[in-house]
Amino acid sequence: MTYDSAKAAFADWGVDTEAALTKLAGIPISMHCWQGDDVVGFEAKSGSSGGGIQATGNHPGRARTPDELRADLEFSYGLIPGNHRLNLHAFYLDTDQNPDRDEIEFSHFAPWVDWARDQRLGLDFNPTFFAHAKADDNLTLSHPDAGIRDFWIEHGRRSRDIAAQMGAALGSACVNNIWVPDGYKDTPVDRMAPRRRLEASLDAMLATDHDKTQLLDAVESKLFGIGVEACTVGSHEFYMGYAIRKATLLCLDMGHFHPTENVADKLSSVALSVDEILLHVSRPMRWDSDHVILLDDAILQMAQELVSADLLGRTHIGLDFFDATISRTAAWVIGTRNMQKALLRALLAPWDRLKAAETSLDYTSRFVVTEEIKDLPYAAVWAEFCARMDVPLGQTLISELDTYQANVADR
Ligand code: RNT
Ligand code: ZN
Repeated sequence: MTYDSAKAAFADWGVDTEAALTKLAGIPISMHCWQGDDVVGFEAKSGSSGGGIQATGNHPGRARTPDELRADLEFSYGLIPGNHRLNLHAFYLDTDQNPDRDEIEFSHFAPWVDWARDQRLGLDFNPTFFAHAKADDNLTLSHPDAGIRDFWIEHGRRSRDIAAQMGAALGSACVNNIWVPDGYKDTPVDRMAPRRRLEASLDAMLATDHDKTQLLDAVESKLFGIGVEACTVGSHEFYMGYAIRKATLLCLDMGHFHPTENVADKLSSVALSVDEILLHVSRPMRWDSDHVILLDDAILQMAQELVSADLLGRTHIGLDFFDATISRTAAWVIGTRNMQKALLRALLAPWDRLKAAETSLDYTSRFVVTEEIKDLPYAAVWAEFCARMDVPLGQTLISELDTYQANVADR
């Protein structure tokens, strides 16, 4: 089907495809660096990530250096329509020096900033509270030992400084997301003490005010991880309260709730109490497995809520998945494009009509419309978007992904 006939088909439902395409072009997705190297990082002593997160698989082509990672990213962004962001973790520093986590500085990330400027990418950032000897107990900011807490507080402070400098350098606020693995494998007898310690450590880390045009602080809750099954100190309730009290962003990771919870349902509730939201769009399978996102119901519902509740203006869409059994560049490209496809579908829905049906308790109309619009020609609108943004799709996309993967397979 041609774009023009698709445009007419949507117009028949009162939907303006041009408005949807314009809106979609303005939505940046923050693509996470860690899909490219299986969450290993570039520290001298890099090893397994720990902290209850795990990339599994041994597909050839893992990026081993910052240059390889940047090359893979450049290739991937070239196949993703629109202008986007890169979400860096602190242990992806690019320097000949070997600073410990409490010694990192902006200069250790300068090559990333220069490259991002060159590529017209915004940068987001994360302190790294895992994959380190001082995190081996799965306790960092809530550790009973004040010396260990202080080490991690210093890491967190420095990460915020670095993020703010990134935001200033690129003229676009850098979201600095705090996730700590802290928790217990077996049932703790005292859940209050570690939560008080985590709160005090966060307060110390966040004590310095930064310009919001440079730095936006976010906190990420979690339900459980491998090795911390019994209790996660930074639970949803913990961070929901903290984000409200401290006016930080709240990060909702789609793998960080009970498997039957609908994470999309949380957006409108959370948005009543926090100004801005960070998403880690992910696909949990039985646990927080961080599978690459599909164009599935969970993602479609997330996009629908963002559009229906008018939250795009105050939600930062980040991705968080890592699969080492498939081409890492294909994972980035297809996963990110899936998020965009979900947003496009949501932008092409006849919301006024659906909401009017619901408000008048006409659930029959709501039901008929939601089901009938599933047959509308979304693919033709997506193809038009890709053509205008000069990125391939279908067989051409696949052959470009295959060729690149073949070229990196001997790494
Ligand atoms: C872990 C969190 C966290 C990490 C990244 C690497 O469960 O989801 O966001 O995946 O920081
Ligand atoms: Zn996450």
